[in-house]
Amino acid sequence: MKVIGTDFVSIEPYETSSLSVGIGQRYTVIIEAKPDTESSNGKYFLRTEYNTTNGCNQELTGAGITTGMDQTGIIYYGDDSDALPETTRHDLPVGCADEPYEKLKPIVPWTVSEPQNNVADDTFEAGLDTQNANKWHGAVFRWSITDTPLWLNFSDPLVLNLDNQTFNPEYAVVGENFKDGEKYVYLVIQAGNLQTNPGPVTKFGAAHHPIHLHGHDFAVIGQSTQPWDPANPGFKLDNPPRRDVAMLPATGHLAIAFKTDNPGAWILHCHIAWHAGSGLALNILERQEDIVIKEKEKVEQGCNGWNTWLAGHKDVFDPLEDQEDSGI
Ligand SMILES: [Cu+2]
Repeated sequence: MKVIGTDFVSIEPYETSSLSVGIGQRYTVIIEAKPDTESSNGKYFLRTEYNTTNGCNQELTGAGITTGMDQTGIIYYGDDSDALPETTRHDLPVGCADEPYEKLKPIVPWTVSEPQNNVADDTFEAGLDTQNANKWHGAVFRWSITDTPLWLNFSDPLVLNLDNQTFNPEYAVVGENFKDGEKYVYLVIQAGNLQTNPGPVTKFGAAHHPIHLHGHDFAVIGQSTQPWDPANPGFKLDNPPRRDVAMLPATGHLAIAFKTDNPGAWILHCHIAWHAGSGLALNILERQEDIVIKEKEKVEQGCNGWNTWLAGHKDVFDPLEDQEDSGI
């Protein structure tokens, strides 16, 4: 199998026999399965393994992965017969990590500028807020990335509040009002068990999180199983991997960079649905003054339609009471 793209960013092709795909990630691959190479009858198992019960959760303790949940498809080139493929399973890397960082080389290179922002101000911690258990809308513990888990009023979207200078903390708004669209801002996301965030909320919960940003491809300028060291940031600025979902390692950090060339309200969230629904998300408000909503009346129409539906269905869904779905 040849990998040629990460989240639609073309990369220098590399060969692999397996691919670790995080939730929300996309890879473009070419599979060459000729009858005379590996399988004498022209049939091949295309195996997928749901890597969670042993791989992701127990990677920290070095446990192996489950091998029982494979053989989900057959690629078939040969004569018509009921014979099963003769191919066997490859050994896979253990765990939830992204593909090796150094293998993901975009064909069209980016050189990342020095940051426009103060990176220390944009260093976040993705974890469980146990300190404020029971405070947030009745949930016991909630995932978050700012000091407040994201909780939106679906009837009052951020894009209809662009004249605001302050925002409800539950909207988890992070302003990036840098006008130079050729330069980058950096965001550093630390794992939640590191206790490195000097903010008011202490977080816990070592877990891998596939972090997704709307509105941009981002450069992955750092991705490590070690905590981020501001004194020794170690960012890769010369053509780093580029995509729109990247894994935050459970014990380490993820650092991403994007140009402020697309004014908008862009959510950044974990792509594990219940983590996002719980609140592991923030709203990047990029160049607030420059955001143009061309057809605001259509946004308002959507809100009105939603409100009408909601008024008649409070018995089945009331997002102000119970927000299992983040609305993302
Ligand atoms: Cu998550």
